Amino acid sequence: MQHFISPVLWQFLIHWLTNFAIFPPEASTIAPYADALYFFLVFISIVGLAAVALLVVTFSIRYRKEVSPHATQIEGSTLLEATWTIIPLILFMISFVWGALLYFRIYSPPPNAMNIYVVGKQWMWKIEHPGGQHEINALHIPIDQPVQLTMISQDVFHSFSIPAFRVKREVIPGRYNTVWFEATKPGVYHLFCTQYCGTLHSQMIGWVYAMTPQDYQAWAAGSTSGNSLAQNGERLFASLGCNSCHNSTPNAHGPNLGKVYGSRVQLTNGQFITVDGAFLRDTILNPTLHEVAGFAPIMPTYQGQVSEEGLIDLVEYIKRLDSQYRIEQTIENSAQQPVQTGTSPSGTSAPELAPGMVKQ
Ligand code: HEC
Ligand SMILES: [Cu+2]
Repeated sequence: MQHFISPVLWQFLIHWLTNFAIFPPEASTIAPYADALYFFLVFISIVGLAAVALLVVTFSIRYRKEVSPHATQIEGSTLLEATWTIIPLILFMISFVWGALLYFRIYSPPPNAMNIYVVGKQWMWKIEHPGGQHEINALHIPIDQPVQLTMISQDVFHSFSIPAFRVKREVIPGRYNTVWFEATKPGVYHLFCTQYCGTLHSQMIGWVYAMTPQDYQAWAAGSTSGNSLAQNGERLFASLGCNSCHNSTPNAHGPNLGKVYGSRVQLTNGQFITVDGAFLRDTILNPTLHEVAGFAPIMPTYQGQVSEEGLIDLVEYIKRLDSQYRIEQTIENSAQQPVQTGTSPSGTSAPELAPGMVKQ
């Protein structure tokens, strides 16, 4: 066979087949469910294809001109019409209900999912772990632990895909999108951009390292940049002057941000909205988008002043503000020493706020 086709093509085919490019391993909790539905659809399609092909062949032999030169006109058959309506209806309803159940499974992240941030840009994936580990075109995750990715693009549309986990989600500029999965097998898996995003789109690829929880802990401890995202956010909060309005003083111009994450706030139009990462990001860039009731709309926009990574830092910081404790500390820190951006002044990084810690 290799004599008839080009050696390069031959190598390519062999490589492709041996690496299961068509069918990646099932390495997440979702994968077997997604594959079951997929195989069901393939099976139904094959049965349908076989039935049609069989009938075409049988009828063309059985009713060929020599055997039946004159056509018989059938004016309608309720039984036949009912059969070809009801059987497909049942099949489509099964696919619909099955698909809907799978959809809910895929789109509802477990509440204990750990959150990792992904920033897509031409042409790389930047990964940020809350502990301050930064990676490019690589994603380290523990197995047997739900992981949620909060993703955003810095430029054009991208799409984040890990075939072995059967996950794929659009990564869009200006909006957080999330996807979750739980890896089941340690291993190294492909990571792709599956949205044509420019000339070097094909290089926007990387590897997912699924590790045992112990290995992951060891990796995380050894790869941190020293500051958690929240600590970076704390410094940004001070250097951008957020704390001039958002502080605990009685006549503060801005609302109290302690415990704001996950709470329901009322807007000036009477609507209630639950504060999530997307809300925080929108508010910083576009404060008039949802104005919080009871405050004058004086917050300036920070459009163009903070990078996507900076916004992630701020979001992580505000997310962890269980009380006013951290905000006051920021104020004290910024009063004591000028904030040096880019460097990590040791001593300004307060210890992680324990849950329930209150100001005193
Ligand atoms: C000049 C004062 C001022 C500054 C500076 C300011 N804000 Fe605000 N902020 C406000 C006011 C007033 C509101 C409420 C009205 C509104 O939503 O526009 C608000 C609302 C918010 C909210 C929504 C609060 C809620 O209760 O849901 C967040 C989050 C926020 N600001 C974050 C920030 C961050 C982060 C910065 C710095 C990058 C910042 N603000 C800088 C005045 C300010
Ligand atoms: Cu891309």
